[in-house]
Amino acid sequence: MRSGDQATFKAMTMAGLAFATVLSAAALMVAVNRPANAESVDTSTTTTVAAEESGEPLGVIEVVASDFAFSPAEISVEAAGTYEVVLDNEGAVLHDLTIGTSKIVAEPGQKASAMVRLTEGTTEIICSVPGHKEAGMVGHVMVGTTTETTVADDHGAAPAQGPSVTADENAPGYELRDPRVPGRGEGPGVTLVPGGAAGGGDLIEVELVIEEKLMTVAEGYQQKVWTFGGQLPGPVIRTRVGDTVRVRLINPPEAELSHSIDFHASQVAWNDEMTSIAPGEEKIYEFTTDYAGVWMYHCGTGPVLHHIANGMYGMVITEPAEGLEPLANEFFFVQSEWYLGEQGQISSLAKADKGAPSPDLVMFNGIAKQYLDNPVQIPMGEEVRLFVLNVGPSIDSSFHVVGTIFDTVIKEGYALVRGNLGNYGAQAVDLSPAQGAIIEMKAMEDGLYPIVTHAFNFPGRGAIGLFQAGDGDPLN
Ligand SMILES: [Cu+2]
Repeated sequence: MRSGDQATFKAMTMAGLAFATVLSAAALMVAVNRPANAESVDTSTTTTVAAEESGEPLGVIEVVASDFAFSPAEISVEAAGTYEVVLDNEGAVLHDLTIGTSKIVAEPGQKASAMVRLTEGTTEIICSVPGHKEAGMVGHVMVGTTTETTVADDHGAAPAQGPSVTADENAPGYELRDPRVPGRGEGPGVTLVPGGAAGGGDLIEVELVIEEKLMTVAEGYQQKVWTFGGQLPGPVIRTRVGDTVRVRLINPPEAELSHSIDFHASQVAWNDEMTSIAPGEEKIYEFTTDYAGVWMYHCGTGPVLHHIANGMYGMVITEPAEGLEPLANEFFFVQSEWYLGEQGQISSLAKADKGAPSPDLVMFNGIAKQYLDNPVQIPMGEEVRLFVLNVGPSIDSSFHVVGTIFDTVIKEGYALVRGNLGNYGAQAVDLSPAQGAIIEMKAMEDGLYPIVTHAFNFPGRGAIGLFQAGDGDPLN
């Protein structure tokens, strides 16, 4: 396993564990201990936020946070008053417990506590990290009215459904993404410095500003997306084997969240270059391109699932040192899923987090059906090169262009080469999340050639486009 994927793996594992924990939590009694019993609580690593003024606490309430549930989620205490609330974060990502004006924040694997005044009645508890409440981190504290210790109904434990969102006819139109591929060291924020690397090789400088912004991801659906460089997908960065890439990642002060970046084209330590930066911070991520291919980059800040699902991904192309054979027509297609949040809000982590994900949209280059509405022009009878990447976050692609046969496929280092012995070809390229390919093909007559994932429940959700060869009319 690549070290850069460990966080993802851990998060996934923890999500599974959380679910198991949650099932048993339904039968749990709430731990309301006398303070004397709470001395074993390790407060050496705690953070206390907004602790309320208190006398002697009436008791200790301990809540375990996992990814993404509280256990227990339904808490009952007899008397109003001040309690010590301990949040034990067993998740893989940061969580908080927000109750009224108090927020207790705990890093992964740590505990935090605060004195909280509880009043009569029922008060909601949530994790206020964006998306976490919607993913299931919600519960209640009930004070008084009942002498039963707990009424655990696994309210916060059931897998959350996420919103069902209807199209808004007033949503702004989408902005068509140009699928043409930039040259090496070209594109917005990208500069080639020949001989600029420490060892005398070429340097490619990239300035990537993280931008959290509104974007229309399908006709009628506007979402608050998180982007690299204001684009979804982020800019395509084209390199050759032997280049040095120096990325300056900037998280502007107006951002709401910490973010990071993980270049699959690099070989670096996960806990060095890939660490998160808070709003107002920046960092340099430098790597050499040692292997050719079509590589994913993405935000690796937890929950990684959500940062990818909300738009933080892009493509690095690394050509062999001698470069690919020049072709006049080159295009990129990044396949991704979108789990709709409410209009104008971030995507739904609750939907994305399901064991059997069912995305509302599957798109090429960030917008559902954009190349169906705006076919991509190609010449008839001429070799065309496609750089294809599936960024998921969770669903496989079977990339296919109707009416064509791929004569060249270089997928994850495995090559099918045009003119091979036996003249083998390929009809579809299977790409799991974080896999990429270089594909070459040609349209043999004027006409239309649909671009799809051949997992055919998804073209209808947006994973469809068109190549138009010549005038698009085979009979003309
Ligand atoms: Cu991020």
